Amino acid sequence: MSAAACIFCKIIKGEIPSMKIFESEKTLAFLDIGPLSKGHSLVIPKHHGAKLHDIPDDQLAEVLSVTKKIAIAQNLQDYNILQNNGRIAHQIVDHVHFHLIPKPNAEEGLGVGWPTK
Ligand code: D5M
Repeated sequence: MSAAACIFCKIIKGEIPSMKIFESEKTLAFLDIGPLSKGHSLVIPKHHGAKLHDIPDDQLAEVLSVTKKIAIAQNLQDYNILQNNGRIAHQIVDHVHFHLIPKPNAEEGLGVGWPTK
């Protein structure tokens, strides 16, 4: 898929609305439209590439660093980082993205267990 047709590139360009959490020259973070738990966000490199191996190291490094900063800012103690590559691995959007999925505590009773999607 070309960058022109990519839904996440459209979000980067502001052509599609999103709930932005963080933005820099290389990285964007926004809330997932179908959250698996409250605060589920996506952190993406602005460089268009479908799979992890398509992304330059400097972009990947910043994405991971931003993901960590968001986890700290949200005061997360339990969370999953998920990054899918390819249809069989459940990738739907062909622009690399890291899911940051907060895991509510047992008292809240939601979102426990490994993401199934
Ligand atoms: O997950 C792709 C994720 O992208 C999925 O959790 C929904 C999310 N998504 C798709 N479109 C949007 C928009 N427009 N805003 C926010 N989030 C979106 P995958 O890892 O490819 O299965």
